[in-house]
Amino acid sequence: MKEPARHTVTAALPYANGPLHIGHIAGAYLPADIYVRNLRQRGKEVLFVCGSDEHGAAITMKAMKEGTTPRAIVDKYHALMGQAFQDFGIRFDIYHRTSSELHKRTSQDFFLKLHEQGAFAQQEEQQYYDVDAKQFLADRYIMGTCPTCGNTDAYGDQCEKCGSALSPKDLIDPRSTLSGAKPVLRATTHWYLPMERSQKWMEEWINTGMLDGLPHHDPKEWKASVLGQCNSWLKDGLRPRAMTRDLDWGVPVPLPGAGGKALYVWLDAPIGYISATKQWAMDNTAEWEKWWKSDDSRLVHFIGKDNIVFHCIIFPILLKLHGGYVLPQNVPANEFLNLEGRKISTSRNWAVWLHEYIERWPHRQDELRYALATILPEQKDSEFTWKDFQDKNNNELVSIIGNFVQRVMVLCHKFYGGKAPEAGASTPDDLALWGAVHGSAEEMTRAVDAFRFRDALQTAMNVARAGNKYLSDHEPWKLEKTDPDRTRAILGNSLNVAAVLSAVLEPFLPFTAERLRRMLRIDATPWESALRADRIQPGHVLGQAEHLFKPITDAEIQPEIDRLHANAPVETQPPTAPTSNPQPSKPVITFDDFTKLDLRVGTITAAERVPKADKLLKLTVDLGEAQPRTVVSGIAQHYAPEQLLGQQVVLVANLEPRKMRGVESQGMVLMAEDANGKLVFVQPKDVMVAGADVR
Ligand code: B3M
Ligand code: ZN
Repeated sequence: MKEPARHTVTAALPYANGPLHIGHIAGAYLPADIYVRNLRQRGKEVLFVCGSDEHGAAITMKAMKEGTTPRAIVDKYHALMGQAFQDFGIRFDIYHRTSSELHKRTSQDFFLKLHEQGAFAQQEEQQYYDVDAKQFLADRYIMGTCPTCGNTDAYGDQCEKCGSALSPKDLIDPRSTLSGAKPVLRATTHWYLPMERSQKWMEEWINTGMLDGLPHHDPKEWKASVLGQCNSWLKDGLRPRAMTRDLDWGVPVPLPGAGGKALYVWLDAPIGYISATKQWAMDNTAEWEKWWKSDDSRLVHFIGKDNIVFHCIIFPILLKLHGGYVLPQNVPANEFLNLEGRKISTSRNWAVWLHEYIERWPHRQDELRYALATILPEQKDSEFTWKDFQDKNNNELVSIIGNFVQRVMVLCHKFYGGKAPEAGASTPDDLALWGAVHGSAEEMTRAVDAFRFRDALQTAMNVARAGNKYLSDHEPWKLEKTDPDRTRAILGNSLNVAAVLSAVLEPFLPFTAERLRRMLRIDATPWESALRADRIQPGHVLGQAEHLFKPITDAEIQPEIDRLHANAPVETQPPTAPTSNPQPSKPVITFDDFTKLDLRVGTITAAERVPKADKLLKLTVDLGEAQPRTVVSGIAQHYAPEQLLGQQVVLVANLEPRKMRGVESQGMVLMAEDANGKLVFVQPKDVMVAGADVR
């Protein structure tokens, strides 16, 4: 696939029916923002659009609950959400809204064009109707028992328990959400999209990436979970789906005789990306069409997994039928984020709300962005806990980034009066440092391009880790007395590593990156020049040293946990952790089978990366034998080599030796996966003698 000329990046339009919480951010907005920021650093042309989804039952039902109008609801939450995105540094080019006049015209024109082409089938049908409320009941206006899982609170469009897509007639024992009454059937007319007509090209497009006989995208780059959901729809067979509703809130159906009918919210909402682009173009006297209609534009939708079919099947069908539009090149949908062992729930108030966080933790946006970026639910559901937030702050932000920058800045002030020293001639150690720094920066861009943002953040952190190791290895604070020339070189290099750090952190921690640039008195600069080893020249005057991060104490964290429990009604929902993504059990083995394993305690005495293998580390493990073992372990994305020295491990010592990337591995280290998918060591609680048996 050739390099696109520009990137059109969208993030799901959140319903304007409530404030934003950390689940929204981890699902779509933070990954999208990281992606866009890094593309921009690399000089790519990007447009990042989003806006509030202000139509649909989500809005009208909220208005009913609060005893107000839909208009009042969307005005309130559109403002609140826009502010929260702003506060957390999610930098859309435009945050638009679907209740705007421009959006109404854009979606009506879109609908009319399809209508004129005969893309819809107009059909009279019997639908559920609430006699008391005088309203037809579609989507969330009707509830009942899910035919798939038996959940008694399934909605007319979806069962939130098992995720099945439903239509009202699938529900067992349906009831009106408005009155609780048993609905009656009544005739009404709607416009249906006969999706079955698209079955064939859609199957080909999803599974081979071919579109009209030409390569369009590489399906191998799509997440397996996204392909899986699409294929499960395709396997069931695409069916006609109504594109209109009997509602007075929404975009009116622009046809004679369609009074009281509005476009289905999932028809108008994705068109919201297009109307947002038009508005942005008008505001900036720019052109909108190239972002949507030019083959060399790469369209990427960031969404949560509950929006997959709408972005991967329904919207692409609409775009293709309309003609002239590009189709998405990728839809990197995330799974869900849980909170303290439970599903995030707006109605149960089990959430961390962004507008509240910012009040209680002012100027600490990056701390939350960081904690969330390390646990993005990229492959499976993950979990936020306040304890983990505290640990990540204290053990990573303070200890790795803060510590490195602080040491460099303080020493430069102390020894050189705040002026950058001469870097001096390079030694092999210096070259190794820059090799590690540049290797990490390159790996980071590869991970970003592959939508692996957790990995990308780890590689960015490896720049700070390399800097810390370089300082600890050379101890410039001592060396100054005996070798001031070499000390200057070491601190000159370290300052330049700090400058690189400000660049690699920018997509993840934009506020910190900016503070770091201020400290170093440098400007943001394009990627290549930001990575130079001689960006900060001798004599360059530095700003004052300040702490980038503060440790968080238990006394600050506990109130957050208490608040959560105090605000949430008594919980009946079972905890998520033990049941989420259980591994299937393996077959029973005999005791004899078990005793064949030779499990031994050992200590890691050396660790290094395996060249050209992102995941592998080569470990030297001392088992108290004459020769230490060499073990190749797939933990490079979880640990930096220098973190591992002295780590006690349990080793399978009699595993048949196996060559990986040319290195013979003589055993296997036991690891377990924590709630966030990080691999942690299975290790004895106390320090054991080398070679101790594990039984
Ligand atoms: N508002 C659903 C949601 O917030 C919907 C997304 C629209 S994206 C075009 O989950
Ligand atoms: Zn269900």
